[in-house]
Amino acid sequence: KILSFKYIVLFASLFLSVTTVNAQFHIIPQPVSLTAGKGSFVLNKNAVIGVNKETEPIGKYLQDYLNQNYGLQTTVKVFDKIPANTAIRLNNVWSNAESAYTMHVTPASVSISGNGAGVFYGVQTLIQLLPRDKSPVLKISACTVADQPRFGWRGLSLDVSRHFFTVDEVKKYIDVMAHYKLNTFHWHLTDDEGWRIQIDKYPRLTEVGSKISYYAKRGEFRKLDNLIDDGRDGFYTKDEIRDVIKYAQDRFVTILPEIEMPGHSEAAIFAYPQLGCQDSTGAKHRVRMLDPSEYTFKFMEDVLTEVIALFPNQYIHIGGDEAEMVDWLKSPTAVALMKREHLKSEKEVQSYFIKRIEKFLLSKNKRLVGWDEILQGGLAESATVMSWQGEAGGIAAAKMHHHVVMTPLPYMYFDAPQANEDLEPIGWNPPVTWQMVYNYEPQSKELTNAETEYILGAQGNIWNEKVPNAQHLQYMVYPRALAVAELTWSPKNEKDIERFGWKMKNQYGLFKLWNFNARLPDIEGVD
Ligand code: TNX
Repeated sequence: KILSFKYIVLFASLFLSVTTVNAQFHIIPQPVSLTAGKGSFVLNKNAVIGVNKETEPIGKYLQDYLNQNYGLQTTVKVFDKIPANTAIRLNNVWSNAESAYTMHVTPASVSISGNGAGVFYGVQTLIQLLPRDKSPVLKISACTVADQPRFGWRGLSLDVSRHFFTVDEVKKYIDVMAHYKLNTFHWHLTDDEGWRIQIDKYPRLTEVGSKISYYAKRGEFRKLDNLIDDGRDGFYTKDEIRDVIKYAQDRFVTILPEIEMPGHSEAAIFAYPQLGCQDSTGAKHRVRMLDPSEYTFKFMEDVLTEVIALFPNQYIHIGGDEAEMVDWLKSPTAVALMKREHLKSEKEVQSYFIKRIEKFLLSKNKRLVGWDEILQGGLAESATVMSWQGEAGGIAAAKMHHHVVMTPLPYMYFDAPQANEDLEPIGWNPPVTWQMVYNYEPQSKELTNAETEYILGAQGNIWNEKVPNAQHLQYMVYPRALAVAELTWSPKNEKDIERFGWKMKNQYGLFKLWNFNARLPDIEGVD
């Protein structure tokens, strides 16, 4: 009898602890382990945030956050060893698990430990536990969290070519992704509709190539019929880019710059017509395609040299998607190249093109990333593949022992509407609901365990032909990006769509606090 009573108590307390977890903790992405404690910690005015030298910038970040969002003044103090009675302690401790952290919240204090990004992620978990309004009482439920990410690549892209987004808009985008522990910002800087990055050696890229909609309005460029409106012109100076890189670094976000080639290059060709693919009569027949000439290779190497000097990331994305390769069959340059290099098809010309760029990047200690079309005609030796046309390209690349980032269109495309198309703003492709994103699994069953190791992670993509401003952008990307955050960070066995839906609903107070225009999903009780 005593035994069964014990069991009843045990089950009851288990049940209670599970329900208290549900009642209090709405952390996205779900941590590896989370145990509810007793009581709660109250963060008071003038509380001390104790830091080590290494965690000082993160302490200041938290101080700014508390001040900006709650008007709460705190003090950051640097210690060799942070005294145990300090309200919030951000301890730098050695850990070989990258981005791992532990957090203990007791009624007396909050302690977060880890190294580098780990402490930052602990702070994000803490932020998730703060009230959703400007409530004067910042109460945090006691708990113990031990956490680390499932994947190293937790990405989100932004197309600034089809519509330009200002430095402040880009920063806001990075800021919010960092709140959800996303760590790779893929910056699509060039495309047909605009060149957005200052390149000193080729000033016309921005003087002309960043003003495509201006030229289109004057009838000097083709009508931008792909776009929802006339487009938005602009570009980033190098100082602005450095500023964004620093801002991202402070949030442990790596920036992956993309310079498109050999297709999607109309803006560059408009600025420097010599780059364009010519046919045998000398007429330009497809202004989107680069001619595989020595002029073009020199141009791209010059551009990449300046890009590399700006971005510390080891990866550079060179596009490679949707090249109109048949055009090369009419280009005397390409035909001569095929003869000289014994290339049997236009796909092999593309492969030659990408491999040459890869060699150049490797000579600068950078690694090439490309869309899955770069598999055609032979994959460059060390290339990382972004699989967007479904998963097939990524699976093939992983089987060839190449690194892969999964961004398949049926799940990861945020330019698609997020529900019934009649009720949503116009978008590309069939709808992609947050549930579809959440249920996506990047480690395909078609791969062996060893091949699975080549999947670096996953990424949500947005293309902005039909996204004319920042408010609309935020609406398209969130809440779907929250699903990307959880599926790339949290353990596979923590996947729980019902709990996620409930937690997602709980993020709306935060979006309001941040003045961020996320779409309200169709879940009961959202107002
Ligand atoms: C294909 S996705 C593209 C983009 C377009 C998008 C429209 C990819 C690698 N290329 O340039 O914006 O379709 O959905």
